[in-house]
Parts: sequence; C-alpha cells; structure tokens
Amino acid sequence: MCEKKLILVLGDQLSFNNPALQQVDPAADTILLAEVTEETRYVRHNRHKIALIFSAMRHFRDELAARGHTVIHYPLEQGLGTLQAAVERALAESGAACVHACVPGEYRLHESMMQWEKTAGVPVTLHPDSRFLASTDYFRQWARGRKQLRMEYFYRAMRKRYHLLLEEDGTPAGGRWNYDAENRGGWRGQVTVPARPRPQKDQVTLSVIREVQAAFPDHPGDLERFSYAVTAQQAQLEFDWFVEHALGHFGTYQDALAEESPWLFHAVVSMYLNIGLLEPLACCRQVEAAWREGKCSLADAEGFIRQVLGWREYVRGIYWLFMPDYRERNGFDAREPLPSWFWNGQVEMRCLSRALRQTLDLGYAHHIQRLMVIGNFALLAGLDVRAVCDWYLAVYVDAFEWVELPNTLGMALHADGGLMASKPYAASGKYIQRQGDHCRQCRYDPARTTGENACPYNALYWRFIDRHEKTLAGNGRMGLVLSNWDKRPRQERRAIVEWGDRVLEQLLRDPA
Ligand code: FAD
Ligand code: DLZ
Repeated sequence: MCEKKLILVLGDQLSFNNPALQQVDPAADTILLAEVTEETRYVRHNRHKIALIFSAMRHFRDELAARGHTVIHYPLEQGLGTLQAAVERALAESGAACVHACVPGEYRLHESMMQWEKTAGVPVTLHPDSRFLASTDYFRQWARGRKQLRMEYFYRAMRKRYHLLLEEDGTPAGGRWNYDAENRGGWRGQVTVPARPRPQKDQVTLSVIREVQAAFPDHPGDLERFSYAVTAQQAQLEFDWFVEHALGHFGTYQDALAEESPWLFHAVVSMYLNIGLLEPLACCRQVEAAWREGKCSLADAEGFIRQVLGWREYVRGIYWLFMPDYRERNGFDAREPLPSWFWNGQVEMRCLSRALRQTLDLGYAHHIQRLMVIGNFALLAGLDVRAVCDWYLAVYVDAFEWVELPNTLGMALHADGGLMASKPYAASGKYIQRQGDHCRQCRYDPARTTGENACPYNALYWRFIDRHEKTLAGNGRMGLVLSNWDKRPRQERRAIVEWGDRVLEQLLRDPA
C-alpha cells in the first residue's frame, strides 16, 4: 500500500473523470502535469495543437489547485526531455512512493510507461481509460469471431448499449439505424453559414502563445488566429453554440466542400473530446435531446451520434486491437515521397490547396477535406503510407495516433487491405465538383481527363484503378468501375494512364 501517490495527468487527459484522479487523497497525494520536449517533437506538431494542450494543461492545473490539490507543473522552459524524467523529478520533490496514471492514448507512450516501474524503481499503476464508451475489452469481445469488422454493426450495438435514439421497444428511432444517404448534400451556398464565437484569450493563453511561437519557429500553425477553447467550461459553450446554431444543417452538409468556410456546420469539437474537455456521452445525449425538442432533424442528430458513438469509438477499438502491426501495413505498396507543398499548400488544385492551407494555418479541416481531398490525393498518387500518417499526426490539432492512424492508414489510404473500409475511398474530380464550389475557381476542369487543363484527380483516379486492377478485382464493390475501365479502348486507357504518370511526375517533383 502506497501512502503518498504521484498522479501523472497527460496533456490529453484533462478531465476530472480521469480514472487516475478518482482515488486522489488531497492531503497526501501530488498531481503532476509536465510539458516535455519529447511529446512536443515526436512529429512536427501544429503550433495550435501545442498551444491548445499547454494552455488547457495550465488551466487544469489552476482548477486542481483551486479544489485543494497539491499540483506540480513543469513548464516547457524547464527543459525536461521526457515524461519519465519529469516523473522522476516529481517523485523526488514530492516524496511520493508510487505513480498512478490513466493509460495513454498512444501505443508508443504506453510501451514506454510499461517500463517505468523497472527504470524508475517505484510501483506504477495504469488505470484503464474509462472516458471512452467502448473499453478495449468490450471491442475485443465484439470483434471476436467476426469475419468483417464493419463499423455499422458496432454502431448498432453501441446505440442499444447506451440507449441512444431508440424507440421504447429498442428499435431505432424513425425505423432506420442510419441516415447516411441524407448526409451527402453538395454546397452551392444554399444557406448562410453562421459566424462562430471566438473565446477571449486570457493571460495564460497569451503567454503560452508567445512561448510556443518562440520555441517552435519551424512548425506549422498561424497562432495569430488561435481561437480554441482551453477549459471544459469554454468547450461546453462552443458545443452549446453548435447545437443551437449549426446542428440543424449538420446532417445535410456533412459531406460538403465550401470556399467560404473551413468548418461549415461541423461541430469543431474533436480536439476537446480528445483531450478531455468534453465527454462523448454527454455530447450525444445533448444532441438527442435537441432532436427530441425539435431543434434538428433525426438525420442531423443520427449523423452526429454516428460519428461520436460509432466512428470515434470504433477507430480506437481497431487501433488497440491491431497495434503495433497495424502501423506497418501498406496494402497498395505506396512509397512515393510526400511533395514539399504538403507543408505550404502551394499547389494549383484549388480544393487541395484550400484544404492544405487551412490545415496548416488552423490545425483543422473537416472530414471530407481530410478524406476525399487530401487523403484521396495521397491514395491516388501512391504517397508513402508512413509519411502520410506522420503528416496527419503532425498537422491537426485533434491528432492522436489512436484516432489518426486508423482514419489515415485504414480509411483514407486503404492500406490495411480493407479491414476498415469495404472499398477504397478513391474518387475523381467529379465527386469534388458535386460536393462543393471549389472547381468554379480552379484552373483545372473536372470534366476533362487529359490535357493541360484537365483536373489531375481524373487521370490519377483511372491510373489508380489500372495499377491496382488485380487487387481490386477481388472486391465485389469495385466490379462496375473495373468493367467500365476495361470496356474502354486500349489506346484510350493507355493515353489516360500516361497522362496520369506525367501529371504525377510534375506534382511530386519536390519531395518534402
Ligand atoms: P464533426 O464532423 O462535427 O463530427 C463530430 C465528431 O465526431 C468529431 O468531433 C469527432 O469526435 C467524431 N468523428 C467524426 N468522424 C470521425 C472519425 N472518422 N473518427 C473518429 N471520430 C470521428 N479525428 C480526430 O479526432 N483526430 C484525428 O487525428 C483525425 N484524423 C483523421 C484523418 C483522416 C485521414 C480522416 C479521414 C479523418 C480523421 N479524423 C480525425 C476524423 C474526422 O475527420 C475528425 O474527427 C473531424 O473532422 C473533426 O472535426 P469536427 O469536430 O468538426 O467533426
Ligand atoms: C500532444 C502533447 C504535447 C504536444 N505535449 C505534451 C506535453 O508536453 N505533456 C504531456 O503530458 N502531453 C503532451 N501531449 C499529449 C501526449 O503526446 C499524449 O498524452 C500522448 O500522445 C498519448 O496520447
């Protein structure tokens, strides 16, 4: 039995529901929050992400202290290299005899923390992360014996488990489990996009912004535009705003692409959910209540709940079930180097350039930009899977490997051989034209496949189909596309593939 505990709270575990904080004794225990070099540099994190995490950590430190806890907080300027170094120093400072923490979200850190007991010479207890709605054991049991791990069936089980959007007899509200078909509206400026509130920056945040700007001059992120919430209270206000002003159009325009707005009617809350400022079940219940009060349609509410209760929990389950092998998968043997413009957005394809610049400047892009604009390009171009995953892990403010990796490697790049997605999310320029209004201002024409003005997505799409024809032939859902391709005259196919090679050669000229 350990009388004085050191409780480590990581930068993405900033919740009073953190399981390691459940048995804290304020009279004896010390809570540690540490800003350390290794966590800030294992990829070239967007400065928005570092600033959000540091500011939220410092605000959480103040809330803990206000509740009477003893807190040690090491700011980055103290030069601590690793979390282990921070823990060792805090053990010496506090006189604690054991360490408690919630299991970390990433495999990399979990492996390291499992060694601490040996290397630091004190007992270390890692508590299962109870902030998720499907524990890793629950997911393992759900997956056991299934031939295919499709999200839809997991999602239905979760709806029943948490009694969300159900009729009294346990059937789905409205008679259907899924309103995905109503979530695909394209954007032509049909409705006014409401202006988002921007929380005031206090002295803590302003000081963090200055420190991050000075310490990470070569990282992406325009901190002049930092406007993320940094406390649970602020994050809740943002979520309330979403439910009141955007949820009513969320379903219809979930897959839309728009020139005028980076976020359209999206919630912009993944970063808060992922670092503990918002709780997923509470958000789902609030959205269900909004539907029951008539504030949004069932398709809006179901669309949101499917993402949080379904996709978010499902990708975490996949991650922990298949790591570390999952990270090594590369089903299409994609190895082209990442072009340098992934780090500055300077590419002439309008949709891609807009999505990249917004990503780099704000640390945010919505799902269809990540999947069907940037991810689609990476898939069609055969960009190196590891390099693409590391890029996604770096640039988004909400990126942690448990959620980033299955989405990038599995969903966007189909590099897991179809474990997550029943067919590759590959699309030509026509899809992008249908979903949004970027093409109108683009120098390329989505109606053309070859020639100087042809949208590169078109030739790259058919080149991808041609190159992977054998692999794709085993996939029933690709049958129609493959037979359409095969029906075309050989000369025409060759001309398209050669144009695709040429376009790609130009686009990939300067590797990052
Ligand atoms: P909304 O569209 O408003 O959706 C509501 C919530 O649903 C999100 O906040 C998020 O918590 C959840 N959600 C939606 N889709 C997914 C999904 N596919 N997986 C997990 N949760 C989901 N999400 C991250 O949180 N971190 C990442 O690093 C990340 N990387 C991605 C990489 C790729 C290639 C792709 C295709 C998707 C990625 N996503 C990631 C999922 C999704 O794009 C983001 O969660 C979403 O864009 C966040 O914006 P939002 O809060 O406005 O979401
Ligand atoms: C992402 C991040 C960053 C940038 N910095 C810190 C930090 O200095 N201290 C800390 O405790 N956590 C940080 N994090 C979050 C961790 O990287 C995260 O806990 C792991 O990746 C596990 O998900």
